[in-house]
Amino acid sequence: MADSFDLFGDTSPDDQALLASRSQSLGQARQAILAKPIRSAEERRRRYVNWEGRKTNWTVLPAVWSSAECDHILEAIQDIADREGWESDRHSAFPTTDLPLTRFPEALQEFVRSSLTERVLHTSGSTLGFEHGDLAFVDLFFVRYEASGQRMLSPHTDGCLLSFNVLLNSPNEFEGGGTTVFPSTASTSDAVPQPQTIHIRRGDCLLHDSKIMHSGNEVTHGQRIICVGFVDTQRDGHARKVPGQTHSGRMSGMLEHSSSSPARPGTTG
Ligand SMILES: O=C(O)CCC(=O)C(=O)O
Ligand SMILES: [Fe+2]
Repeated sequence: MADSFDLFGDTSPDDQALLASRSQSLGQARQAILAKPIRSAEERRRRYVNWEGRKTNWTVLPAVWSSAECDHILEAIQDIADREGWESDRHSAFPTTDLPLTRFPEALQEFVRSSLTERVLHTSGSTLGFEHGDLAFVDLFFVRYEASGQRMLSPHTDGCLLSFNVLLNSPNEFEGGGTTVFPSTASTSDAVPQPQTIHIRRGDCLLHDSKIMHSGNEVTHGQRIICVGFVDTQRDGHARKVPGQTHSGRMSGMLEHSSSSPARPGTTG
């Protein structure tokens, strides 16, 4: 180091020796990390997929969109729905009443993609060991639940790596709703999943591993409108296709189990 300062200060010779040896072993650990860099998004994906904590990986990201931003998106949804109607045949298994983002004006698409990239993919991606640019949207769409239409979505998994939903309207505008996740809570693979129901506020985002079984709870009154995102690593600028699937939809089935040693993404353990 060019600028020098006394690292050890007034410490005793014994403490100095201890600190020096600690500093040396930290240096060696750092060398070991640098010697084995994780270079590709695919490698980081594998590390995430083999991470035992994946089975309980769900989190709420607060205020991903402000109320004004939610209003702006809701107006655009209303506009398209009034003129062209909702769709209900985009996902062969577990269909929803929805509108794909691709049907919206370019400027709105750009806002939704860029704000979610920055506020969801980058933030959560880095805590899960991904680098900026690793993750991309496989699908982005808006879903409407209502008592007189699609009331709920049965337990399922999604055909991607991570899934999320952002609540666009106020929770006061509906009864019921929310998402139930069924994470596996114990380390044994045959543990009974413990369901947890999550009610988020307007503009908040629930992000979870796509292979955690989850459901959209029944709406008994009013409407619940959410933005749903399916996320995976990208290759050549496009989100990775899931092997054996023509599109990334919803699937039934239990969690994938891995025999690899557990390691928390983002660490070297
Ligand atoms: O409605 C929800 O909370 C969950 C939505 C969902 O899982 C999906 O659209 O795949
Ligand atoms: Fe889902």
